[in-house]
Amino acid sequence: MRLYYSRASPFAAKARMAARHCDLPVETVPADTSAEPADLLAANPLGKIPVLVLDDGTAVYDSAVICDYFDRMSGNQLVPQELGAWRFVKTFEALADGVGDALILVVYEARFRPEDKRHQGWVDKQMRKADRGLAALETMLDELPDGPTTAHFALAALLGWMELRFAGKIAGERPKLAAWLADFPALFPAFEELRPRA
Ligand SMILES: N[C@@H](CCC(=O)N[C@@H](CS)C(=O)NCC(=O)O)C(=O)O
Repeated sequence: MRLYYSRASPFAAKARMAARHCDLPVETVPADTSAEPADLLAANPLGKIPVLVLDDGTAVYDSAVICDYFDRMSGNQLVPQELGAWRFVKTFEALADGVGDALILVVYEARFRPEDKRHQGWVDKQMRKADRGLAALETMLDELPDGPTTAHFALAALLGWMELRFAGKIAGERPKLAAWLADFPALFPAFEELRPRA
């Protein structure tokens, strides 16, 4: 299996951590989404990473589906199967991913739009989504099951990426999330290797 990724991508980091946890053989292929390379577009028409390409050439995306695929391949090593625990973990993962989606739009607004075309009201709306999401994730922390689950990997990937792109925000505003991230390598030592990097 091949996984298209970039070093900085939080969603790719989540998928890579999940593969490592399940001990699945995944070859990583760097992809520059800005260049819209033909092999990436052939695998995912959306041109986004991560994309998993199976040995028979079929593609799996997005990161939540890739993690679910790994979960099924590994005999459910990533998501608890009891209904209530499954709901919690998958919803937690969706919330962490959703915060990442909102913040990536904020980053892209500054990266890809000329200054005179930026819309501060729209950026502020994305930041409000992110802030509400982070507040909710903080209140949900105590309910996380023993892990790591996809919820753990989604949160660790998000917070690790925020340390790159929104430096100081978590440490300054969300002390429980900051403490959780500081403890995460003790639960999953490969985080230091796989965390999002500039
Ligand atoms: N919901 C998707 C989000 C993926 C995503 O936004 N990836 C970013 C990189 S972190 C990307 O590929 N951006 C390029 C683009 O949007 O064209 C997932 O969970 O995989």
